[in-house]
Amino acid sequence: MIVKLNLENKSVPILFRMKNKILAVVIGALAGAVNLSAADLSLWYSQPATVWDKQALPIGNGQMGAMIFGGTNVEHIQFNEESLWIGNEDDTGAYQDFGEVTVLLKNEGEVKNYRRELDLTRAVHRVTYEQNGVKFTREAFASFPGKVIVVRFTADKPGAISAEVAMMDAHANGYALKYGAKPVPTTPADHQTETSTQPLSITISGMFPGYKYAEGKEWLPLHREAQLRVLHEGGTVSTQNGKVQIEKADSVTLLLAAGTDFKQERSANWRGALPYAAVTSRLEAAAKKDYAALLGEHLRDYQRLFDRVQLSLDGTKTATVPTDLRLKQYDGKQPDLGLEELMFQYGRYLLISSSREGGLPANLQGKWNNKNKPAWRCDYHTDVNLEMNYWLADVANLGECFQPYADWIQSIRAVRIEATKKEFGTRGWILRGESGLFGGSTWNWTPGTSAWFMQNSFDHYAFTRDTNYLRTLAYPAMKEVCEFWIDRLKELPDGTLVAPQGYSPEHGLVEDGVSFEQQLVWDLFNNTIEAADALGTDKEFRDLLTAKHAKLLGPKIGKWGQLQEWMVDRDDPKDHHRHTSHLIAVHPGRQISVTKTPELAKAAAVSLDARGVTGDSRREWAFAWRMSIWARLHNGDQAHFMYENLLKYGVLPNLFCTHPPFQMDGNFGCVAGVCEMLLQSQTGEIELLPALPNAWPTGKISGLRARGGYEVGIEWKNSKLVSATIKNVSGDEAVKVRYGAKTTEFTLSRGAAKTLNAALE
Ligand code: FUC
Repeated sequence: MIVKLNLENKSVPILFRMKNKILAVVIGALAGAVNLSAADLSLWYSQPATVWDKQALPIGNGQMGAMIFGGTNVEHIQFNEESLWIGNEDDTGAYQDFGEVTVLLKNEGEVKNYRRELDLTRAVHRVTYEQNGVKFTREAFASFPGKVIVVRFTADKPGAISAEVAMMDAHANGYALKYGAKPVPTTPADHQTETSTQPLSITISGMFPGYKYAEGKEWLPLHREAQLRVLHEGGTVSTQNGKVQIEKADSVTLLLAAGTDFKQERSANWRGALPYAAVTSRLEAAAKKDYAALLGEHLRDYQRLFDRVQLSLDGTKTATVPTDLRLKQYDGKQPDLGLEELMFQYGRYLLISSSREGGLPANLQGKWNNKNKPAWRCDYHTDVNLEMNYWLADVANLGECFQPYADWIQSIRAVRIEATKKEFGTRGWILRGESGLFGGSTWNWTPGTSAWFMQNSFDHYAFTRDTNYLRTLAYPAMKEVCEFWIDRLKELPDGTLVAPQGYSPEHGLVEDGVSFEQQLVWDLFNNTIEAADALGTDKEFRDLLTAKHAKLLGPKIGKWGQLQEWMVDRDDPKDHHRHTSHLIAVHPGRQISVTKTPELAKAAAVSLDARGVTGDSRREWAFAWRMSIWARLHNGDQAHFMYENLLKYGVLPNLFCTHPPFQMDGNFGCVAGVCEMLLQSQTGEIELLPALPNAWPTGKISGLRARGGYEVGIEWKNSKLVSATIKNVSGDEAVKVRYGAKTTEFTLSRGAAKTLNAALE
């Protein structure tokens, strides 16, 4: 009978209602069960958020991000869409706020048993509380398959939900967020906010000129569209003054989709179809499915990625105190290894939520931004931040999340080639310190940065062994960046090649032979030679690179035993600068290693030790980078000390890494740091537990990826290896494994796995 009704167009809402009454009971029971078992990988709080950057919790599907407050009088769902940028091919511009969905809840009375949580195992935000004898539950998630944000309000008694739903446009004049963001006035926007009863929805649409970042700048004008659809079961609804009024509903489901006419194609002048059709069809598709189906689809997609890596440091699994208090209690003397596990998995959650196939890379704040004039333009910062965002992607088994970065690099190459030729007269391309959606780049020229992008790019191949990716995306770009350096390098009288007039990011003079650039060029040439060999191509070019590679000025050890940051030996042992650019050869590069170049590794440790703990100020990405460098130097305790410091000083109550307001690089970078402590593979060997700290005597990790195309699981006890399993996913048959001084070599065909014991047998 129900199925027949479903075939009638008009009766779809009736079916929706009927199905969901039944489903609400099933979901309720399941959710209760999941809630108990998932508590160890949840962030949870006993009060609603009031401060956007510190307390609200993020959900995202790569394309859209939302920050949720979990209020009981009013729910704020501030949201973003990844392509809503101002900027052009010349100027970085800035990433923009889209707006906010506000739900005013008309229930008075004391709130009891309040809890809000973000369950990382399901990527679902959940609010529960009791009021007037009614148990309210609210769930929200961002679905990648559906490209839609879903928020569902339910109660354990019928007719308990009365609310007013509004959507505010962050670019409309007079826009003022209730939680205190200060919008920048826009130029008069050709925007509209409309409500409609058929279906019940609110729309923001129109051209989006953006505000003037600087006089005389014209932005590429995008069109934008957000649609909010309001579905309800029971009760009555009406629209008034652009808002939807709901009286005595049994449950309410909000579906939110948004987009712009941005097209990642320069030849199309970066513009594609108007967003109306795509946004509408996403909502149509979502509205046809019931909540359980939408949730199921989301869980299948998310868990396929998230569940790949399991980490246990033998920490307390179930936190008895909320995350904000737990963070306060974390003082390094009373270890909370469960919190260290949570932070690790949170970074993976954030990458899955902000960087998905077909989309744009995670920016400085991932995809979450509530300002139109955000800190550092909420951009793609090139002198450490964007590169750091992607260090975790492959090793933490989220290789798909790397794709947006590769695609964005591909899309801006032609823009950068023109700008570079104009400025330097060379082939190839580089960037300045800040970069935007359309390839526009501002602030200081930072010549090393494109070589740094290429390091990420080659590393993605090293992990996946995906030759198609190498041939079509990575290698052509690597070759172009090599061409820049072939044209640019300067020969000293003794034949040594130096990068002229470069600088160590945000530090020191503009001069020749700065270590940051020397090391990056070494790495670039090294990887490009390897790539050309792997592809069996460009022999002549490869041989030219080999000759130049051999002549590059190499790392130098200075007068206090340090690794020099500059060609001139003038490092100051009291210099605590946050950037550690001259240690790129240790991490993320591979020019220096404990096993292959022990003297240089020792000098790097002297330099890093002198640089101190916190850097010149508490910059959280600096802790994260120091974690990885110490791990590569096989000093697990120092690496862990950096992790402790990050958690003690650098993390906000919602576990975002602070850098006012916050930056995702710290969240992403510390995941890479944990991986580096447990597994390394940059020297051609799979190195097990290279930097195991005393703080983690017992534990296991599964699903990490190693360069060469392997997946690795490791278990340890009493600070010693118990066993390791290596699976050849897409790699070479010849495998080399190291644990301390022990090494072993064996062959493993694709798809096969081998388990080793502590003796590597
Ligand atoms: C670099 C860093 C700053 C900040 C900015 C976004 O310039 O030196 O600390 O992270 O990027």
